[in-house]
Amino acid sequence: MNPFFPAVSEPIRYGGLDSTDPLSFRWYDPDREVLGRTMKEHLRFAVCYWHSFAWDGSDIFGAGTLDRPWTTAGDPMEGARQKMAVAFEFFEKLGVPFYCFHDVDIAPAGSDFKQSTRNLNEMVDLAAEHMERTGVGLLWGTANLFADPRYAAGAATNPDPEIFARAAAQVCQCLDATNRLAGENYVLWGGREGYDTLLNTDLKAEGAQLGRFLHMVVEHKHAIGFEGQILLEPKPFEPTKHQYDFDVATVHAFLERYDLMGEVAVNIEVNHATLAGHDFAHEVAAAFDAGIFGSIDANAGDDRLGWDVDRFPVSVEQMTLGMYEILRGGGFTSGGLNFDAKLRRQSIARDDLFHAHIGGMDTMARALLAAADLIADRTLSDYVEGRYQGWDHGLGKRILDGEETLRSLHDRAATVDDPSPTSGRQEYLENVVARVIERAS
Ligand code: XUL
Ligand code: CO
Repeated sequence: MNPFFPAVSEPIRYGGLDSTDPLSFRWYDPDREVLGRTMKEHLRFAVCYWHSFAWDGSDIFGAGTLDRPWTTAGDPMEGARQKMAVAFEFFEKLGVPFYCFHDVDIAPAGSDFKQSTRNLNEMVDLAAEHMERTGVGLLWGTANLFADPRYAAGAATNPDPEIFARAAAQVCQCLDATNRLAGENYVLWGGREGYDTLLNTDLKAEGAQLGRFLHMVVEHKHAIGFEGQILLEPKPFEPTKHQYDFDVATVHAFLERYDLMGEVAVNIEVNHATLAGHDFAHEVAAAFDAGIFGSIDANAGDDRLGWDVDRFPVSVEQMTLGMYEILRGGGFTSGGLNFDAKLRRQSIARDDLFHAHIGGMDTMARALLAAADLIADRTLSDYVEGRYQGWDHGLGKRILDGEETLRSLHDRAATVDDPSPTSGRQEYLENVVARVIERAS
């Protein structure tokens, strides 16, 4: 097959800040060591199949704009093979270690379950060959349980057990496929697991169904010996008004309630974090605090658009603060940075996909360097440590150890001076971050 990206004849290389070649990395230098690991090992980049190869640029107002000839190929399996060849051409030329897919991104749904199964198995065989040939690994697989009309009222949380059963069959198959391709994780994003109105919804029943579904996934993982992590991806709304997996804290409570802690972690998406009203860094910190940090969908929202726009990440400051929390938590184990990001609809030149990913990878690499410098600088950590040092001894320790009561503190208040607050120093600390970002190189 002729190359789909003839304008990019060579793999993208690190060119440094002096490079004038727009098709080179300015910051992402895969073999450079940062805090004892290479950039490649820290960042564990993945390209997503859905936005980059399965989406043709259509939106709710209009038809596709992007040049994706396989979406209109006569035979859907022929289209899927062509799409896969192009996807691997792209992964190889970009030099990413991983990719991610939904079952229906790589294999067209058939007329019935049996046909879909045959299609998936055939495409998984082909993916295995491409992976072997290129050395590109699978960061995670996932089943699309939201596009087909049968899932309009949910998959695991559907009022109809037949639909739950169909979703379970699909996940069984997709988890098997992910296992066969040595996927490092398996993700569940509950696209339709939520509701629009309580007038037709039994909240309690749907929660219990979701809990049981997740247990079935975990049981199957162990039954087949899948070694990756099972990850839930929080999102506050869209497509439903109330998504059950709202944010990290909500997922944490759900995992505790249904006894899934230790078995399931989270895949945090930046744009989902901001839709939930959180900073990206907050969601990362909350996940490490709960012991459920897994992986990241790296992208960006738009400050003035309240929906999921999945832009490529461009804000070094936002990503530095997120990477800082990731490094403080110990970094990725099986997770990585998946670009769940898409081109703007007008970016119709074939090499736009390269520019998008190069920019995203450079943003994340620069954020990694700045985050590592923030750790080495210690101003933030020393400040926070100092701010809480009162809890290590004396009154603070007695309170935490249960040696004080409301009454004892009441009686004590009458014997000591009223405490006076100290500065939270936010602006000073923001300046520290700005200075470290400025200098990181
Ligand atoms: C949707 C989203 C999905 C998941 C995988 O908002 O983020 O692409 O990442 O199903
Ligand atoms: Co995502």
